[in-house]
Amino acid sequence: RLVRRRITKLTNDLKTVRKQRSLYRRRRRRSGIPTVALVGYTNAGKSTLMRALSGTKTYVGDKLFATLDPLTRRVHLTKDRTILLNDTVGFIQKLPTQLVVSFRATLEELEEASLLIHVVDISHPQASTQAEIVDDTLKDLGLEERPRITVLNKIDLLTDSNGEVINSEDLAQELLSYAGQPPASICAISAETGWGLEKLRSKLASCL
Ligand SMILES: Nc1nc2c(ncn2[C@@H]2O[C@H](COP(=O)(O)OP(=O)(O)OP(=O)(O)O)[C@@H](O)[C@H]2O)c(=O)[nH]1
Ligand SMILES: [Mg+2]
Repeated sequence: RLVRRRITKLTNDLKTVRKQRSLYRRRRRRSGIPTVALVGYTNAGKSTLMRALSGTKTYVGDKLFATLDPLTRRVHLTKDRTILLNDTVGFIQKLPTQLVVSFRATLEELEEASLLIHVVDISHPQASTQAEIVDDTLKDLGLEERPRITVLNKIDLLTDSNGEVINSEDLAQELLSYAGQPPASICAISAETGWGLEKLRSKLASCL
């Protein structure tokens, strides 16, 4: 019974959050600042990137679905370019039902975004499968035509054949050539160390 009461409370909380957010969205639209949304497989590093770009704290946890509520932060890309950056709940193959409400809020955020940043954990053995799942999900949502930048994250974790960590421009270039996407729409970074973030900022600025 305790559990059921807690679920009811959670559902009500989420309803309040949705109402609040639709208010925020309306206010944002009127502000005229472009909205950019982070999407990607769960644990890819979206919240870490959000924090790195905005310099504020959003919840980061090394567990699945650390983010249950979409969050928005103001991010200054360049001297005269500001965006509103939305963090979203991670995508996975099959969404557990208890997360559907939270996911719906995410979808409403994605509708608003003029640009999507697809964050990929390039250090993950299943990185390409995860990226495909995200691609498919975006297609299902009718968002395949939305302008998009792919960010290959956690580049600091990649090691060479000797197990040495590599973190160089060469590696980034090599990765990008394999990814089969126009270089203008892809970027290698480490959200954790900050490597590559300046390039990402200017790329974002030029896309808007
Ligand atoms: N080494 C390394 N770890 C990273 C990097 N970016 C994120 N992480 C770690 O990856 C884990 C997941 O990061 P989050 O930012 O919470 O991932 P998320 O995509 O927001 O996850 P969900 O909200 O669950 O979808 C955390 O332990 C981060 O510290 C990176 O560039 N390098
Ligand atoms: Mg998160």
